[in-house]
Amino acid sequence: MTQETCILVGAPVDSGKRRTGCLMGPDAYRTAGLARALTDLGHRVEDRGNVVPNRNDTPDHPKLHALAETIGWTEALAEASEAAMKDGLPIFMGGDHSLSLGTVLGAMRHADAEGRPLFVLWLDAHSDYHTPDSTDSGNLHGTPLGYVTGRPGFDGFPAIENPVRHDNIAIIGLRSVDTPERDALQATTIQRVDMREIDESGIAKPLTAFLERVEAANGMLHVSLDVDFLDPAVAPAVGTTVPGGATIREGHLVMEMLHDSGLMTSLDLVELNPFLDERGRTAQVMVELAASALGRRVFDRPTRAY
Ligand code: 4U7
Ligand code: MN
Ligand code: MN
Ligand code: MN
Repeated sequence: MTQETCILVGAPVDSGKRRTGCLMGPDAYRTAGLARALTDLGHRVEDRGNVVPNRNDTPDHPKLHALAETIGWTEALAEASEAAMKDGLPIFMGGDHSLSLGTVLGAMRHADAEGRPLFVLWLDAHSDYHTPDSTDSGNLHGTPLGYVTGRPGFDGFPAIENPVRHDNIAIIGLRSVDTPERDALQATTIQRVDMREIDESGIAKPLTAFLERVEAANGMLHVSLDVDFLDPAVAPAVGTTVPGGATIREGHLVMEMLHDSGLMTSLDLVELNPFLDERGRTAQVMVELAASALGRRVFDRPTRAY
């Protein structure tokens, strides 16, 4: 197995929605033994501590919650992400999903510098494809895919120079998409895999199809794992629970296939709210999923060629 340098980056972002608690996420992952799980697999692990948001004087917005703070996080995390990608495989310990405005932006800059296309795998109940104009809730954790694909309305945020192409994105696990998001998504070539498709054909099939495209393009692959991708019965520590989510095995299969592909170049662990957890079990599940993505398995299998 290839030894990776895993760079743990704490992103205690809590500004992307109104219910607080995600700021405790990085320490929950540390407590649940993320670093140890990765060193046990033979990887080098460096914990860079927690990122701090940039200060800025953006005025309060009538609709958008904590706009200035989220802009500050986006700037700081884009820098941290770009820097970490030069040194290894970053694992961003969130933090709510608004942190991905920054982490994906950093990955985009890094991929541009390498002359390689960036692909994004979004594992989530939601499509997070809102813009500041289309969101009803005003919660920016519902907007990162809108931002990185270059949708308009993100005034005050760093400009997106080279957006992630729709063809390079897959969203898997969908079961809660707002009408304006659905209308906008349907006009794109973003690969959308909802829970019904997973029920009918399994999760491996659409994931394989996506990974084959990443491989063929020599792409870099950013993976963003939202806790609510999983069913709340197995991962209760999240503010936006939606019943009917992925099972533990579906989650692990995705992570195992990502590892076998050798394609993942950065990973977000987002939306864990330890305040809502039950004796740390959601944090533990997320650590185990990360370990699967970095090569943990019970029995050896031949690696699949993508
Ligand atoms: B998450 C929502 F209205 N779409 O915009 C919104 F349903 O990062 C939810 O995926 C967004 O958890 C969920 O507020 C964002 C809502
Ligand atoms: Mn999300
Ligand atoms: Mn979600
Ligand atoms: Mn959520």
